[in-house]
Amino acid sequence: MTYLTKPRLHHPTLPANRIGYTRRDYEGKVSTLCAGCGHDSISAAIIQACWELDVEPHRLAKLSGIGCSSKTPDYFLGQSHGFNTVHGRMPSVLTGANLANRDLIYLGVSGDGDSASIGLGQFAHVMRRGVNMTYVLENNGVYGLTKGQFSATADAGSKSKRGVANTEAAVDTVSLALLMGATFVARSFSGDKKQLVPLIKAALAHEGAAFLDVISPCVAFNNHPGSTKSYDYVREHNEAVNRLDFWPSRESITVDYTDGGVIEVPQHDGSILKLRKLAADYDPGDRVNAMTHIARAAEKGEVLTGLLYLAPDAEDLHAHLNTTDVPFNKLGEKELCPGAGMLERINAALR
Ligand SMILES: Cc1ncc(C[n+]2csc(CCOP(=O)(O)OP(=O)(O)O)c2C)c(N)n1
Ligand code: SF4
Ligand SMILES: [Mg+2]
Repeated sequence: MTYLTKPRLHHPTLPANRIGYTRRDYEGKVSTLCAGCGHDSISAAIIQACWELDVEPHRLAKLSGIGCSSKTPDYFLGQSHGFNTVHGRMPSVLTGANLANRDLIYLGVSGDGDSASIGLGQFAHVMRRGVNMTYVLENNGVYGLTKGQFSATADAGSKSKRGVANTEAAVDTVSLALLMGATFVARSFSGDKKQLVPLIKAALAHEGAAFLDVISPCVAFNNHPGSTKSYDYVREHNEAVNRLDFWPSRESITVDYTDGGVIEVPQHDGSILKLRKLAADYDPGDRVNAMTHIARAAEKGEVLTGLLYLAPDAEDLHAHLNTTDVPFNKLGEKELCPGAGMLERINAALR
């Protein structure tokens, strides 16, 4: 048996959300990952975020690649749609699904090996196309599933468990996402649920490509002194630029810059992000400023976390392509096949 089904026992006093579900309704199978793996904390944060957001499980599609991280969609949202794709290919399969049915909420889960090596091209293109999705990269600096080889996100100088130093430059996934045009870019830590849950909620509500890099220590192969992706290292070097609160709101919204460094940012769906500024000179609306801050922090060995960039005018791939509001998978033959006469006219126009 490769998985364990959770017993369906609900405590009668478990709180329910607005649509009547308890947190248990957002769980999946029992995790088979190593005890203490950061990825399990991210699954717990996804469950919490979806419960708090009142997501209807059948309206969410979770897709992943290959790796310990990519196994995790089996451990949450057991009543949602799921597709465990091939190594590094989650973005293209998700893009196809999103184009066919724009009505679902798309959550892509990947690892640093899956996204920064074999899937680097796919990652870059799904960001620049603005596919409406939340891309969660569970970043541990190693290929956990294949026994701990350095991945492309391992910092130069970082040491393996056997003491060998990585000599290659790291791919910085948040910088790359910014460069490729992602409209929501954040970094967090699996050990910081208070920061991570609101970031996941905000990313799910964002219309466009939302990228969330989560440092997620691998306790089996990359949690020793000398690693820059260990629990201790990230706790000691975590520099949060802001803290986020998220309100799903159905009321009318106005932008309000209140005192004390709190910024309110309305979203397309009517929800509000409340950003508490921690770094006075950090403006999450300025892409170039974000890239400079990330590069400076990396030079000092700091892990910059929080909402790093949010485009005020975000749009998704469907807006770029001017597709119909009705999802393609709901259109009938009449709409999808305009007939021989129309084909003739199109061909004539191109001659
Ligand atoms: C085409 C292909 N090449 C290589 C592999 C072997 N492989 C499986 S998982 C993996 C890397 C996983 O690393 P990451 O995405 O960081 O996930 P983690 O296990 O660290 O969470 C590799 C190289 C594969 N499954 N398929
Ligand atoms: S090998 Fe590492 S990444 Fe995989 S489950 Fe164990 S701790 Fe997590
Ligand atoms: Mg990894």
